Amino acid sequence: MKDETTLQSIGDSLVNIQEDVTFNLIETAIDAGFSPLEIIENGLSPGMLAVGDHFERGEMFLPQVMMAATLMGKCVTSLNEKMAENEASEKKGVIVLGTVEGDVHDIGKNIVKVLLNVNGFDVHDVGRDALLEKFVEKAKEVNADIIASSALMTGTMEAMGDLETALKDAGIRGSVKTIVGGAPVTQYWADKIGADAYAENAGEAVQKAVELMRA
Ligand code: B12
Repeated sequence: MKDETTLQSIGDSLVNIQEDVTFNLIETAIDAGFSPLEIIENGLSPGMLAVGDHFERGEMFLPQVMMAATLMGKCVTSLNEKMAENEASEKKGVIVLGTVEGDVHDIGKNIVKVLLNVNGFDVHDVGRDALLEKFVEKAKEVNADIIASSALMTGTMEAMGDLETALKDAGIRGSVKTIVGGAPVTQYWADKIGADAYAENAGEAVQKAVELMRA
């Protein structure tokens, strides 16, 4: 039976960095019928945000945040493998995805990648702290339909605007669509820099990417 408290416990075990407990609870949740996405969005992600709150209040320190982030990454990788089994065979479009220059946050980006992949997009990940040129070169190389960029810090969001300029300078802005996301990013910001779309979370990112392919 699906018991929501299992998801809550997954989040709590992430906050407490109890790796074995987290993995056991994930197995319990899968056996109970929760999908990998439900576990990520409603168990692990709220846990990671709670880690952020503890950090802001001085109740957790950077090394602990890093350990929680590493554990979250391992969980997402393992759940990704489970989702990959159901991967759509027909490709919906080609996406270049990365976290912008100066920003090493990639947990959210990796979740977005997993969801785009399982929903039929061919995703080329340029990683984190990725130079603008890397986005542009990869987009040319793979003939990208969409460029998706992530930023988790107010300071690094600026690079998303620079990416728009770099794509224009490279002469490919007309042939690719752009989508932006990450905690501090908003629709207002997307409009301001001239991006084609914004999504608040990974599920919405897929929805917007599908819409961009139709536009
Ligand atoms: C984990 C974490 C870290 C980890 C990152 C590990 C990793 N591999 O990612 C570590 C410990 C390394 C880290 C380092 C730092 N961090 Co930090 N970190 C966080 C924390 C706690 C959680 C972020 C996270 O993973 N959230 C969970 C994921 C699932 O959510 P998400 O990323 O928002 O992604 C979702 C959506 O936004 C969206 N999305 C994300 N990307 C994209 C992309 C597209 C295209 C789309 C459509 C959607 C989309 O979908 C995702 C899934 O639903 C946040 C706190 C917070 N409240 O955000 C601080 C936070 C982001 N960090 C912060 C800071 C300041 C730093 C450091 C400078 C700390 C320091 N003093 O050294 C360094 C940065 C170094 C650098 N140059 O980048 C600040 C940023 C403040 C600001 N507004 O500028 C925050 C907000 C904490 C704070 N309140 O101070 N950090």
